[in-house]
Amino acid sequence: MATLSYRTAGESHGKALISLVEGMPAGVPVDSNFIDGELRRRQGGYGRGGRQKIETDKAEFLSGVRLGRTIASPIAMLIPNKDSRLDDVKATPPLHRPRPGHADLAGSIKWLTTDCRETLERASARETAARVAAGALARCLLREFGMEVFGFVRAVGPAEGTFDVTPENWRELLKARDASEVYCPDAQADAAMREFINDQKMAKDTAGGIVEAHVFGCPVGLGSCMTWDGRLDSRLAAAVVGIQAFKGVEIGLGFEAARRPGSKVHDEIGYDPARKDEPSLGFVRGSNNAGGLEGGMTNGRPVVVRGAMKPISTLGKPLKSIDLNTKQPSEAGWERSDISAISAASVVMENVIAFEIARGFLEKFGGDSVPEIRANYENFLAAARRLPT
Ligand code: EPS
Repeated sequence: MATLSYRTAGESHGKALISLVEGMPAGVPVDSNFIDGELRRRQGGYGRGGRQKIETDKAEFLSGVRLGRTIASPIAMLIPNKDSRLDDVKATPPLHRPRPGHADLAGSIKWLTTDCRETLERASARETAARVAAGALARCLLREFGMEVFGFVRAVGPAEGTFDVTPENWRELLKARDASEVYCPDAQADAAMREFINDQKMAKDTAGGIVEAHVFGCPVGLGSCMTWDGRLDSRLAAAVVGIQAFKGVEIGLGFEAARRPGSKVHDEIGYDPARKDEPSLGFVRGSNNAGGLEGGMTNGRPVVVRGAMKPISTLGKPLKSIDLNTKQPSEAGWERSDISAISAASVVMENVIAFEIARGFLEKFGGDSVPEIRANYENFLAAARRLPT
């Protein structure tokens, strides 16, 4: 049985994006409408550029699924690019003036070329469509075991939503998020965020922001404190900072925990026998400052992750740069781009997180098929409830 993993292939203006998922057990019902819905959400949001009017992202399953269910073989998904023109040099001309903040300069030097296009085509955030497809597929597995993920935009520039998210209110917030163009469930913050994005558009500038995701229904004990890369928080952090344009990640209280004394950080432990059938096994916490992770392992509370995305590096009013061919000062190049892709980033983050949770879940309870995993899971829960033995 392979470890759950995924790879992607594809350039922004190549023929297609590919997502290849290995290690998915047999018997997972594949909800194509849900996966395509997540791809559609990734294309949306406030402040996006012209590309999304061209594309209609949908995942075509090339392998690994039969009659709507996974069959344990590698799953290849194809997302075609309508705006495919990579070999047409007139339509995709070389770019010699690297954009500060993009992969252009470092990539051009690394691969010994002065044409930044060689790098930017793969560095482009278009590739995140393939990550969303993999994550949304992983969520089909998570749902079988009662786990749900909810992601949204917390802040854009200085505009920030101040609402709390709980296991009780998140479904209501999800409706509000879906009614918001920015994907922020707080109407007041949504208006302030749109205003900030509009201001950047007028100024030919760009906007970044903070996105947040909560995972509900995780059992205790995913991840491990035994090795640094077995820690679920280390994998979540890698998955988040691995998203194009992400510069920071926080779990639970995050950096704020460093400013407080321990008594104002740690979540006191209680026990409520009436809740012993929940994933937390009846262990209750008055707060969730740990963001559902202690010692790199899930503790039965929702997993809470935030990611910081820098503003898009293609500016309508370009910053100073150097022409790589002449080494003379020049304005950075301009490519069609977004003013802000923060809403899309929230969809990407919630799906890459989902994938890591699914990987941790299969490491603990994995089997070759859903019924086998279910038996393992129920056996563990029963053993945990029998403690002390
Ligand atoms: C993106 C597609 C790209 C960009 C954007 C994200 O399409 P194009 O380059 O054809 O306009 O809009 O990519 C970037 C922000 C970037 O820096 O490359 C997408 O599908 O998300």
